[in-house]
Amino acid sequence: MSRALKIEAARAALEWVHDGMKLGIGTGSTADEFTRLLGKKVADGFQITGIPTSENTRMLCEELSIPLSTLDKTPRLDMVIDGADEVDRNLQLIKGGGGALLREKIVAHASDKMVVIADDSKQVETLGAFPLPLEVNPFGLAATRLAIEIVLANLGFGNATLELRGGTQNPFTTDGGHFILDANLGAIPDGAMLSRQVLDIPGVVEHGLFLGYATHVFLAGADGVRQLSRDG
Ligand code: A5P
Repeated sequence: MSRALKIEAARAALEWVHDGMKLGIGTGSTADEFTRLLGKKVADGFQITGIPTSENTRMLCEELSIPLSTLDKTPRLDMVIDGADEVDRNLQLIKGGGGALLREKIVAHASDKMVVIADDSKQVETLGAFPLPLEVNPFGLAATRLAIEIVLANLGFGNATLELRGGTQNPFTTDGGHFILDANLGAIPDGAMLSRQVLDIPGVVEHGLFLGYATHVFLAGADGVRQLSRDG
């Protein structure tokens, strides 16, 4: 995805941000473009309260002097703007390529609207070509991994493979101190069923399927920015 397209999608979303909003601020390279544009507006006197979805985003916001709060002080937000790894026609998403899925989902759940910004290469017919991130507690990793493999096999993902992000020597650690198993599934025909079954495993903290969260999507492509909305 070219940087120019990320900026176009970010610019479209910025138009939806109003003075005084309590705003969730996403994670990833597209969300970073949004944050930089927001930083310029704030420098010009625009007032928002930002709730970052990761430590990386928090640091970028601080560099840009964007006023921040936390969900503890500000538990209900007007909107969150965030990127995605895949988007389908029903505005279901895979997120977590950057590893921030847990905080991203907590912030999205606390927001009245979730606006996704992406280039149109992220739009897919069926979710699942992008490896699904599964955030897991490091305790009992092998047992959790085995339980996930059994669930996946029972759901018909016979060829699925799980990869510990970062590798066993130096696993990637999330802001919450967890590991990520990336599940190569190929296609996910029933995300709701998969969601229920993996979340039933005690060691699974969260997964990167965002079902029923996104209310609007801005997709930037060669012909401009297209808007998709859940209400049509
Ligand atoms: C971060 O954990 C992710 O959910 C990102 O929002 C997602 O990976 C999109 O990132 P890019 O905008 O860098 O493609």
